[in-house]
Amino acid sequence: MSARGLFITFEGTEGSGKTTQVEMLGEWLSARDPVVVREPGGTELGERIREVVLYAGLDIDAEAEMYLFMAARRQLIADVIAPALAAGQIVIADRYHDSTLAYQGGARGVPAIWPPTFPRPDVTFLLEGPVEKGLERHVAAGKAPDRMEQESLDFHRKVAAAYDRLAVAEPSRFVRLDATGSRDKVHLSVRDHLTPLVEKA
Ligand code: T5A
Repeated sequence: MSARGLFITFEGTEGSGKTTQVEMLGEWLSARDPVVVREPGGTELGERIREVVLYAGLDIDAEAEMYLFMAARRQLIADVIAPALAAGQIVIADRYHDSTLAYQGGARGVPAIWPPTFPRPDVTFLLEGPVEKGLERHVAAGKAPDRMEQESLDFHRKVAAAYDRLAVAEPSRFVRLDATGSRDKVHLSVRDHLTPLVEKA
C-alpha cells in the first residue's frame, strides 16, 4: 500500500478492455473523485511523446523507445501521480511501468528495470485473453492502428508471455482477470477485489 492514497493500474495486450474498465471504475468511484490517467500521456510532455512514439512514423531504436515511454511516465509521476497519492487520493492508471517491462523488456528484449523513484501500484489488474481477439476488437471499433499495434502477432504473444511472468512473480500485486467476459462481468470482478481496499483508503 502507498504511504497515502490508493494506486490502481490496468495492464494487458491491445484491445483487452483496459480503457473500458478504467472508465467504468472511475464512474463507480466518482464520489471519491479519483485521478484517472492514461499512458503515455497525461502531461504536455507525455502527450507530445505519445505523438512521437506512436504516430510519427519514425524508425525508433528499441532502447530509445523504452526511454521515451519512461520519460513520459516520470513527468506524469512528478506532476500528477505522486502529488495525488501524497494527498490521499485514488489514482487509476490506464497502463503504467509494467507496460514497459512487457513491451520493451519482454517483447523487444531491452534490459528493463523498475526505477526506484517510480511508485509501485497497490493493485494491478491484468486483463487476459487471446491476443487475436483484442486486435479484432480494434478492427471492429474502426481504430487506426498505431506503431505498436502494427507489430506481428508473434510480438503481441511475447507481450502476453511477459505479462504472465510479471504476474507470476508478484502475485500479491497482480489480479488476473478473464478479459473475454462481458464488460459488466469484468467490472464486477474489479469491484469485488477493490471493495475492501477502497473502504480502507
Ligand atoms: N506501450 C505503452 C508500450 O509499448 N510501452 C509502454 O510503456 C506504454 C505505456 C499505447 C501503446 O503503447 C504501448 C502499448 C500500446 O501499444 P494506446 O492507444 O494507449 O496505445 O492503446 P492501448 O493502451 O493498447 O489500449 P487499446 O486501445 O489497445 O485497448 P484497451 O484500452 O485495452 O481496450 P478498450 O477498452 O479501448 O476496448 C477496445 C474495444 O473493445 C471493446 C471496446 O468497446 C472497444 O471497442 N470492448 C469489449 N468488447 C467486448 N467485451 C468486452 N469485455 C470489452 N471491453 C472492451
